[in-house]
Amino acid sequence: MTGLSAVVTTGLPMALLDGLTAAQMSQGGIYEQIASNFSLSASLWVNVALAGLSILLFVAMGRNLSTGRGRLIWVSALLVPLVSLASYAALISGLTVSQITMPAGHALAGQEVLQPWGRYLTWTFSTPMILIALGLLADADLDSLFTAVTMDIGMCVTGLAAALITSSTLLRWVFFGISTAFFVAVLYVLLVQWPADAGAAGTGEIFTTLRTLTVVLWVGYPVLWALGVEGIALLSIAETSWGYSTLDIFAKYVFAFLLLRWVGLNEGSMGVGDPLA
Ligand code: RET
Repeated sequence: MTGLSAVVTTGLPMALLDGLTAAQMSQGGIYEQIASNFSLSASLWVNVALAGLSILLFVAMGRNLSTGRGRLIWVSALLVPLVSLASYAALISGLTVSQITMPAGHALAGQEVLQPWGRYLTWTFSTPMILIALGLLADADLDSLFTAVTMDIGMCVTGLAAALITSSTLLRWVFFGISTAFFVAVLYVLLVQWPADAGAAGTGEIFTTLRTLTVVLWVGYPVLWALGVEGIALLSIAETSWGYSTLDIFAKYVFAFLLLRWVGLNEGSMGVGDPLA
């Protein structure tokens, strides 16, 4: 097909068609590459299995909740493994993994590396659910909930940019810094604002446990980013992936399990008022 007839028959210029074909092929190639790396593949499949089990368990744990606040926490917690299942399935398929060439100045400069950017994309949906669940538990004000969620989304989107920039190593770190600044705002809400709210709402003890679990694990993500392939590349692709997968297991499934178990046992003492009033 000539460039002109390609435009006439499909409406798309030939170069764009070639690009689309290459993208299609590379998705299959990336799928093969992931499947043939046992450790990398296992780090993803473990989460598919655990997300599936968590969904079944959480549905059973929440089915008898009756208060507005209890059910809202339940839906938020249930969305975490639901999003995770979709996220890991998309990574395995190669849809949300790209092969990128690292820029000059990076430890792997000039090398093509697999970038599972779908993780950052799906955190944009899953991490707000974790924060909404914690905010509801603490009976937080709508303004601090809004702050935590929007800052968190800012953190994930700029983290996605940091991971995908291939033009400049400096700019990768600039976006890492911007993302960290958003993260500091989230930590401020978790460590300074919500503990007082939770104390007043009578959920202080469980809030402290879950907040501590969250803060400690969440700090692990930027550390891993910095040490992994995206940052100074001390860790291999499979090691980086195992790092994120392990953090995910505790930050998502264990967190949501502990939360739902507590809500199931203590729903009556949580208050039944409008959760976001
Ligand atoms: C990035 C890199 C840029 C700097 C910072 C990061 C923080 C990520 C965090 C992710 C938490 C993810 C969770 C997912 C569960 O579904 C983007 C790694 C600060 C805190 C809990």
